[in-house]
Amino acid sequence: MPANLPPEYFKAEQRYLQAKTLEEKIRATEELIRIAPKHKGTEKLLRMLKRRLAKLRGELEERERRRGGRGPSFAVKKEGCAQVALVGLPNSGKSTLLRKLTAARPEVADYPFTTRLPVPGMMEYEDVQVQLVEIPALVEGSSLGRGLGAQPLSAARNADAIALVVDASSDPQRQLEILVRELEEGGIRLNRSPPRVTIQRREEGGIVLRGEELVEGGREGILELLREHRIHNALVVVEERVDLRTLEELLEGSVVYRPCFVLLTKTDLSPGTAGGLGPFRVIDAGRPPEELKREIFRSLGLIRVYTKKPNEEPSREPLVLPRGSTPRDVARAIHKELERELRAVRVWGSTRFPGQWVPRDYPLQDGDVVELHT
Ligand SMILES: Nc1nc2c(ncn2[C@@H]2O[C@H](COP(=O)(O)OP(=O)(O)OP(=O)(O)O)[C@@H](O)[C@H]2O)c(=O)[nH]1
Ligand SMILES: [Mg+2]
Repeated sequence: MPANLPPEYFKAEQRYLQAKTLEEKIRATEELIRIAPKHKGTEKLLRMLKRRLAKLRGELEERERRRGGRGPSFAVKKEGCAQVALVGLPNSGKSTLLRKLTAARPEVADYPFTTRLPVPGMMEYEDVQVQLVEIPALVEGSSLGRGLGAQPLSAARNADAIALVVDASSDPQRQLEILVRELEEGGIRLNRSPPRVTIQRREEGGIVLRGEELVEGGREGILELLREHRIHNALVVVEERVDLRTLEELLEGSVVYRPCFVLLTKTDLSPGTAGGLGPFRVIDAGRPPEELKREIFRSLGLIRVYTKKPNEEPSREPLVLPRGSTPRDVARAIHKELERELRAVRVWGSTRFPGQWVPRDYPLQDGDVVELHT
């Protein structure tokens, strides 16, 4: 099928060819992707462009890592049960929040880019510890290396969850849009589950496909994509509708999927703003610290589970597991063998009766006490 490219496309291509800097090349490639019509005849072209874009962005990130020579300080070692990135525009109140919720003492000032390196702090909430990390401010174009460069985005990618810090007093919806766009461009997908596709590379046996009819581009498209990535032996199982671009992201590991919520700051200056903000869960950051901590913990999609042995007290330290976890998951978290040996389970907390016997796939709730019998 012919591509039928419009004249603007060729003009933009000219700009790409004449681009001298990485940033210019990235901008021109983005433009090409935007201009190119989206249909069967341009599928290959679009994929080539997107691959080029990913490569250019990678180069930009790499260059900044080297140029700054401060690579290590941008990486924050994970501690506690989860790492949450505080991500926001300059001056949105990230440092103020970190000071409110942790013992960290980053500088607070009313000029932009006060915080230039990620600052970690430990948020103690009841009996769990959640690590908050202030990420140096994002701006429109961070994914292109503007502002403080692409490093803040890489630091955010590393976290287990994203808290969007939004200043209620200055067009919060617009801030939210910028943040979401930059994170998406930086390969961070917010509040979406990863596509149900597994690609298992193998030593031999050629390419085996299951569910290929769900892939836009079909069998041929998948085979070509695998060939381009020099994958000759693999089992590919597709369980939901996806396009080739998504498959490619999966192959390259270029995107991550993270839970996300909004912390709305400066609501004292602009009360009543929270209502209209979408599409994420919004928490008023002006609430008292203990309430705020509880809301943050709830937004992480985690539950605390206490284990006990028969006739003994429950453990003091909870296991922190994803919401929806079952006694089976608890057993596995303790020991692989234990899951196999698990015969019966009693639960205190979310059950109708204390110490009720439940199935091994019973959905546990935050705060449940679990007694495992083998
Ligand atoms: N009225 C009001 N002012 C706030 C609030 N939170 C932060 N500020 C002010 O906003 C300014 C910026 O706060 P910071 O916490 O330094 O903001 P930041 O997001 O860390 O800024 P950068 O590190 O520069 O990106 C400071 O003058 C704060 O005092 C708030 O809830 N209410
Ligand atoms: Mg700051």
